Amino acid sequence: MTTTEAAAQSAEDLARDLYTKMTLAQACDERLRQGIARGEFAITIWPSRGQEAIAAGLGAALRTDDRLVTTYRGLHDMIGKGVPLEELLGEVLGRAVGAGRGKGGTMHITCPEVGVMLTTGIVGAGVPVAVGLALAARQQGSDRVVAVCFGDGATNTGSFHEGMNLAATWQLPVIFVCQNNLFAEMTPIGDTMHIERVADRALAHGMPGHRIDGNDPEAVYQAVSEAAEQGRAGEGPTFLECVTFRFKGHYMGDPQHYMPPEQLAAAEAADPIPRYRQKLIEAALLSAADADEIEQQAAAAVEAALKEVLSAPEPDGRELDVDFFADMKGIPA
Ligand SMILES: Cc1ncc(C[n+]2csc(CCOP(=O)(O)OP(=O)(O)O)c2C)c(N)n1
Ligand SMILES: [Mg+2]
Repeated sequence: MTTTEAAAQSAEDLARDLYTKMTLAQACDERLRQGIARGEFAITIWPSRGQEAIAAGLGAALRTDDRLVTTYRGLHDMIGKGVPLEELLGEVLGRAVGAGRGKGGTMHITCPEVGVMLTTGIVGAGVPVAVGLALAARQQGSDRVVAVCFGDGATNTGSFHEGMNLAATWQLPVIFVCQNNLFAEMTPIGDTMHIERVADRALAHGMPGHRIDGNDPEAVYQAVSEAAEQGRAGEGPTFLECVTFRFKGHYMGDPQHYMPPEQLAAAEAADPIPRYRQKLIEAALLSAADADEIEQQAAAAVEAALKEVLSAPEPDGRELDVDFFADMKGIPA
């Protein structure tokens, strides 16, 4: 194989991986919303529809042993990072096959096997935890990096700034991934901060801050790859503002009265998933038939995992007092 052929081959593999992750995240989010609406299961989710390109680019750029910290709106991030569907849906639906044996639910998913260390519902709280995970990586002599996802609203919290400051001061390998969907619950971004670019907040902490198109998975992949390279080389953290949009309201069932209809319509018209599909077909990196097949496989995989999960038991009552304390076996007192 010539060098040019190898590069073309890897561009094709990357395109397929990114598109697969995006369609899987979409299928998962849509199927969960459908099941809730139909009364098939009684849970709540914070939909990630519209933000899939960030999770795909991020997940594709990270190694499996790199760590991820995310939020309640992180189901797409889990898929990008490679959490098995059954463990993901099992946790969301509170079944014993879930990543946390069904005890945590959507807001508390961890899956250390693929590096997902924390999901939190406390806005901004993941940031200092990610900084601690990066300090641990350094102390253990590992070159893994830690990515932390949060929203635009989270950048107004004290814990965000404290974490940014410490990561920059100690030059830790953290990638701060702000998924700027332009709203925090029901409040538009312009009502909560007096700056145009969230990325400028990085300057105050002495770290590089880049504003990128969060609806372009390749742009996210590129930016995260560079940030990871920098982190692994001991050259410190990076802040990425990935500009995107939240299509489905803050929580499942949110009537979105506060959202200007024309703003939502414009965002939906620029949906990152059909946009990327079109781009790949035009670049001959994927045929329309391949793209159709990837979409069908995503829907089928979600359906199959859901079937397994819905027939799995709920957690045993005895699980109530398990997992409170670390297993200290082998760790000297
Ligand atoms: C410390 C804290 N304050 C307030 C809340 C209530 N709350 C839940 S989500 C949210 C908005 C967060 O917006 P953003 O960070 O932009 O994330 P998004 O939901 O848009 O992904 C708020 C204020 C909370 N969960 N935690
Ligand atoms: Mg937001």
